[in-house]
Amino acid sequence: MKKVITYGTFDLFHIGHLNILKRAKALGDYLIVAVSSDEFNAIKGKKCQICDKDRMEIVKAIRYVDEVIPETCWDQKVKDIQEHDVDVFVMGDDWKDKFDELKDYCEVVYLPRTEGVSTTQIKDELKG
Ligand code: C2G
Repeated sequence: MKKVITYGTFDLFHIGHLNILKRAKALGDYLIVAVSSDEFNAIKGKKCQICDKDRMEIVKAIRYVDEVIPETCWDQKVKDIQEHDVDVFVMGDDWKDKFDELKDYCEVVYLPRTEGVSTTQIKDELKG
């Protein structure tokens, strides 16, 4: 079984999130998604509209997702890859080259982001 992992906040879930999960799953048979905790997002400097518990539940309900785990720090990825026996690490290409050190542990794939949509843009538009 080919296992894929990806990481993210997935706040205000939108088509860009769905596209990356769909394409990540297409690279294997089993997709694990590590969803950033509220505390970790504070470290990332991101304020979430939706709490981590609800973001995890929403992501878990996506048909392409097989397992959801919490992301609580930047450096858990190697442990996750080893513990979950992951074959492919996937991120959107806004992260291109940022995780190349993981190539020692698994395949690293950066997929093109979905243009024209982002959580920040949605929040700004709602603010008017
Ligand atoms: N994404 C995308 N297209 C968009 C918006 C997001 O493909 N229009 C992708 C991002 O590239 C990322 C995933 O969707 O791979 C989740 O995006 P975010 O929730 O913004 O994740 P981020 O806050 O960047 O957290 O350790 C890694 C971090 O947890 C990534």
